[in-house]
Amino acid sequence: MPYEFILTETRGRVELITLNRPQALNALNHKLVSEVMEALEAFDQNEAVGAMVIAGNERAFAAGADIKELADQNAQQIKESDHVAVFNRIMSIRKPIIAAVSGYALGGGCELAMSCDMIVASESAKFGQPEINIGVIPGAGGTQRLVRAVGKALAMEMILNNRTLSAQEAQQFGLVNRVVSVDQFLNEALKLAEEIAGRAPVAVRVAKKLINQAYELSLKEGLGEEKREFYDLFTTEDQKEGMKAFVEKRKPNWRGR
Ligand code: CO8
Repeated sequence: MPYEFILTETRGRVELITLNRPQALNALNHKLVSEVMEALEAFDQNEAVGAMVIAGNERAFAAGADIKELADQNAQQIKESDHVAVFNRIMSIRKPIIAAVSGYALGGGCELAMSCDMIVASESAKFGQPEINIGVIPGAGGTQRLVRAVGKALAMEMILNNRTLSAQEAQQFGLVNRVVSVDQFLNEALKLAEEIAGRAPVAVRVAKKLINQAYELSLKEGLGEEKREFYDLFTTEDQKEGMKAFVEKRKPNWRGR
């Protein structure tokens, strides 16, 4: 399917989505975000796909929402166009998504990265929520996900006072999974995605769902959900195959059911 602002590429069981507005530092206009969501939803439905990677380029993952697109909107227009609703469609994707971040991940760019399940960063990555500089606040999850990722004190500083995090700081505070060199960040993200895509697909999807639910449920409810899903996995062929393969000292052959 031809897209205007993203590129897609199949790498084995991994689909790579590259944000492709380099001249605007991948600023997230409405069409770009819609294309990302459309691609993710299509890959989520495709059995041949085990995981997705969203990447920018070396200079920018994304420098935020497209300020030029938003600048002249009034309150009614912004509500009607509802950019955030499009953005939030990412929450219904069942397969793992890895963000490959180099350079700027600012505003909506940082929020997009945080909406993914894991982040692989290059040494040049910079994470920030600079919306305060233009008289607004994060609108696509920044005030909520950042607190959960790095804690209240640092989130306050980042959102109220435009503190940016280097890649090393982002790793230290638990925002990113790993930091590698600029020339390796994409390969590293693809490698991680390929490894996960090679694992038992139903178990991966269930685990992703439960981990994300941990933010929303009480511990008691979450443990109840986990127990139910754990028992349910014993209805799958993959549970039989995985345990049999262990006993027979061979590699499992996952069926995804
Ligand atoms: N929107 C539109 N255009 C942008 C953006 C942006 N966010 N960021 C950069 N650009 C454009 C610049 O206008 C410039 O275009 P042109 O060449 O036509 O003038 C080009 O990209 C290159 O940028 P710079 O010349 O500014 O490059 P520098 O290296 O000097 O500076 C910075 C890089 C520091 C990243 C700088 O561009 C900057 O501060 N950008 C804005 C960052 C920002 O404020 N982001 C937050 C935006 S608001 C937001 O994200 C709210 C999210 C709410 C919900 C999201 C729903 C999708």
